[in-house]
Amino acid sequence: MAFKIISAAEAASLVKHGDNIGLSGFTPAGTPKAVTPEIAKIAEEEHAKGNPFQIGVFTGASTGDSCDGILSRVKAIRYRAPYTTNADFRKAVNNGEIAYNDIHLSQMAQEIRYGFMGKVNLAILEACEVTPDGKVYLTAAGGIAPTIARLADKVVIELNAAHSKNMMGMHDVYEPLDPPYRKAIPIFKPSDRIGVPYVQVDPAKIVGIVEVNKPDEARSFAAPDPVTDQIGQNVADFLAADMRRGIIPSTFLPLQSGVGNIANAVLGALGRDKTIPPFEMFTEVLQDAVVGLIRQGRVKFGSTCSLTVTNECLQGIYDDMDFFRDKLVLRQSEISNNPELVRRLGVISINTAIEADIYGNVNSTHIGGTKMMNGIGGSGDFTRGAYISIFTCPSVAKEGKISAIVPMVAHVDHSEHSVNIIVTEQGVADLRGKSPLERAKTIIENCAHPDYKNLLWDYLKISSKGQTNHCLRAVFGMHDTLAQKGDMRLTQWSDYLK
Ligand code: 0RQ
Repeated sequence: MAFKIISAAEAASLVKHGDNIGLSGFTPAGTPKAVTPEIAKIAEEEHAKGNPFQIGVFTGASTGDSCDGILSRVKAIRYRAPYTTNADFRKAVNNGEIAYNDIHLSQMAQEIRYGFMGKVNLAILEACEVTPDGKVYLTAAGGIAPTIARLADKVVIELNAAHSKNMMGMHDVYEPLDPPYRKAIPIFKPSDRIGVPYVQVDPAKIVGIVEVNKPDEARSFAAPDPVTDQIGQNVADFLAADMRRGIIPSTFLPLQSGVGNIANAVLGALGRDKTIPPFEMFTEVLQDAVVGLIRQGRVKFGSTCSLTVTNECLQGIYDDMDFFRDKLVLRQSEISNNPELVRRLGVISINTAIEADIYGNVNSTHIGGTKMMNGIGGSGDFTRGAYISIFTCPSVAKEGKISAIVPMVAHVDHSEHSVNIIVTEQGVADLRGKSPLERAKTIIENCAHPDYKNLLWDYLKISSKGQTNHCLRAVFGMHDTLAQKGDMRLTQWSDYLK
């Protein structure tokens, strides 16, 4: 069957108020970019006529501005899941305009299958190739593509010439059965392949192909700064020491790391530390630093959901595919982030905290306990099952007005039961094998900024004794002081408690 070539506007006209659309991609990598701006135009026209027009958006993770940005600015999103990083979307969520369901990324595909979020009316997949019998070859990410394509009433393919056909063969597409029929996922090392290299779509559901030539809306990285570099070095030194002690096997273990500059700095430092042998990644996003390490032979293999790299870096991979072909595999988020696999492979997870408390609970999502930043992403998928779970953050934010180490986090994403290691530029707190009070002492001593250390030590002194010492009247005193005075550095607890 030869598919009809349609315009992005024709594809968008299939979407009606109240529909849910599902998108391929994971981060801006592999996310369709042509049809969603046309949906935004329809929303604007309908709103101008006084008609309602809002849709649900199901994705693998964050998208680019052409989805979350454009659609939220024209108030076209009613519901969205999961992770996103877009500033305009964030504003709308925090104004209460969008219902945002911040779920673990590994659960997105199965929660759509289980029917938790309603039906998928239209799936839009970005592809580098599609065959007449409906084999769709994805681009730079696995995301939730096979699930939305199978469940959707209709499928549109954005055939994007900006992605090389060299990508064909890089994906390993495998969709698990639902309980009670699910089987063990037979991956025993990061490089195992268990599926097929394409998404099989029922050709009768493909309503058209939109021809596109648009690169991914990749973000660039900020220049390295001393704090980020120190955090990266602290993580690398800690892991090297754990290997020397025999806690991490001498062959090393697969690593997961999140997005952003800290993740890049950590990987850079690990790559430079030649006491650590060449290692593998079992991760959700693979950034520029890792691609460099693969070229240097420091990373042997990368299993990932997406190539969240700069466009130059992606082009470099496409141009050098003969080299990368046996060193990378792209999986859907439900496999790349699967807790069964994370636990089995002994993945060492490295994710980012907004704040951590003295007992090891971590907030990765909410500023001041109420305002959404981005979302939990895959951090929970990896943290809970990890061989060693690590969280990193600078010890202070906003020129020192905010301490990242607080008596109690204002929102909990990762509980003290799942968090093993906290790393700031000040040092490393190893929480393994410690009681709550022992954890508090090591976090304050090793991770808190000097401006806040005494305040935190004094907090312990005013706390009621128990398994977990707290003073409930003061527990959010630092957050409260920030809200009142714009700075967490309250003078002393007795003044605060007056
Ligand atoms: O504010 O943007 O105004 O400068 O938060 O912080 O330090 O620039 O770091 O960009 O890596 O973001 C946790 C949000 C960190 C991110 C988080 C302010 C700070 C700054 C951003 P500005 P930085 P990053 C991967 C797996 C989700 C969990 C995860 C994230 C802005 O890494 O979303 O790792 N992680 N998932 O000033 C007030 C505090 C603050 C604070 C920082 N305590 N109070 N503001 N900021 N700490 C994702 C995937 O799964 C795809």
